[in-house]
Amino acid sequence: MKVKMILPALTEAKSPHWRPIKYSLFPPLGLATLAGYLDEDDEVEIQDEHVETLNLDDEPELVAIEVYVTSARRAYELAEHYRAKGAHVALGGLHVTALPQEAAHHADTIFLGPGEDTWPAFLADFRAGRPGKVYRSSVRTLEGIPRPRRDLIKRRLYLAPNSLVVSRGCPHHCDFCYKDAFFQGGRSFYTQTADAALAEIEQLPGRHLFFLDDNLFGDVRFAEALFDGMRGMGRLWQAAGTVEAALRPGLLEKAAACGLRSLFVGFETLDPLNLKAQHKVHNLDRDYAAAIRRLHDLGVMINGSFVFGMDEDDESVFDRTVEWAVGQGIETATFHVLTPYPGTALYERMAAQGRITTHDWDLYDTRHAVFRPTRMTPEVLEAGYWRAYREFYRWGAILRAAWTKERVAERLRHLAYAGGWKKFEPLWDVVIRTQQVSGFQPLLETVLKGWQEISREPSMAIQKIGRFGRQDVDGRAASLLDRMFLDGGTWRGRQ
Ligand code: B12
Ligand code: SF4
Repeated sequence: MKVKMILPALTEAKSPHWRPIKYSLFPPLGLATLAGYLDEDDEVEIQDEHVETLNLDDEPELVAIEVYVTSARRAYELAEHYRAKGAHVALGGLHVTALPQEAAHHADTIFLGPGEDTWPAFLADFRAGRPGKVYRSSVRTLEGIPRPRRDLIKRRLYLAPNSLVVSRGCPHHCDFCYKDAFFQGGRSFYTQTADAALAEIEQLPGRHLFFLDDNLFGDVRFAEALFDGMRGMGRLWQAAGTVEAALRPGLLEKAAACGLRSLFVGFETLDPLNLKAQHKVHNLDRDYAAAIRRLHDLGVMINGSFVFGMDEDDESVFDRTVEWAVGQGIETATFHVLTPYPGTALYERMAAQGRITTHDWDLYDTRHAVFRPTRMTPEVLEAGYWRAYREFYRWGAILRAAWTKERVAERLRHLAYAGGWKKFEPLWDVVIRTQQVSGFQPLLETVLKGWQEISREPSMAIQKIGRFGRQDVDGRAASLLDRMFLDGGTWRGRQ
């Protein structure tokens, strides 16, 4: 059987705000996972529109498309294209699960929830000539599932081809999160066995790993067994976790000891009333500063996640949040405009209050205000969001954050990581367009390694900056960096 699997481009990936590097990070792991269920003699191809031009002239019998909210329009276009050619089109993923009726108009079969139980059931039905119209997942386990077909991934096109997920979902229930809607009808948090996860890791080449799990630390026993097993493997890895996990005695130490070097942490808001209203109760009464200190003391860099536009937020929230994040020495930040994704508790609440202002899914990209905030206008919310990015990634702010650290080498790593991520857009653009992304993995690994190694590697100019005193940071060092990198400290407004 000839099978085509497609990850359509998110709308924003084709907009002027496109930061190509963001979309060249991770391969389509969901599709590679589903490909694992196909037979050896099936002819299968995975295409990811973020990194390649789709070949639409082929004649597959079966087309499987993964649909995110802001790729829905493109996904439906592709579905219609292949249906017109006589292929059987299957749609699944987060957006299909949230809005099955919408997706069903464009598909022969739709899938709700994770695919590990429904996709093989469908394949059997399809081969028997009686495919169903809707498959709804209910059996939730990762035990005994086939490995993702990594041989179908074009590794050279990605900066983090060794991305993996060893669990699904998360034990918490935040109102704005996709999770509860997606996992309805079964367990919403489950893991592989630690042995299976370790066996998958063993197979991945190179040193760098990127765990895409929503909350790698969510099951403490599993996480401890995983980290114990990874000790001595020589890996350098990145992942996502909660403030609660960072504060848990012993766990973070184990993670750092087996190579954790950067953690995406969901701080989301500095206001406890906002946390309560969004049911992000596991962040309540947690000492954010202590969590940050623990991470930094263990050599783990932080990507802080912050959401703007919750009901307690007024216009002052942007500057206060940026100031706090810079003062805490957070290396990188991901800001979001609060977005009521269809299917979430937040969506239901806002819809009942008549506050949703558009159903144009292209705008549900966490950069647009698609609802009426309580304490500011939508325009102020969007402008504040962009200002937060601009201010956080000014050289002056990057330097100030780097100089909260005592050691010269820690400052350098901060500069290299934050600067490398946000300040070299033209370089990343060239690298991606010439398909050289994977060549940058060694550099990423060097930056992640830690302060001992990095202090031996950067140029003399950077070394010199690293030794500047705190008082020089806003002036001399910022202007030297501006001259070196010729962007004058301006940031092109891309996220
Ligand atoms: C990688 C990733 C990205 C990549 C996406 C490209 C890629 N290569 O996949 C990049 C970096 C581009 C990205 C961008 C963004 N992302 Co993102 N991302 C992820 C992440 C971390 C992992 C996805 C993944 O690989 N999962 C593992 C695989 C195994 O699961 P899966 O893809 O869901 O596939 C399974 C099922 O969905 C199903 N399935 C999927 N497709 C199909 C098709 C068929 C036919 C069938 C049968 C089944 C099926 O079967 C698969 C196996 O179970 C998820 C978090 C997560 N843990 O899932 C967030 C996540 C998807 N992202 C999210 C967000 C918010 C964003 C951004 C808006 C962030 C931002 N502010 O920029 C943007 C834009 C996304 C958008 N507009 O919708 C949210 C989604 C919210 C929502 N309701 O859409 C998530 C869930 C994170 C979170 N916890 O909030 N993201
Ligand atoms: S902790 Fe993160 S992944 Fe878990 S429910 Fe909340 S937002 Fe979703």
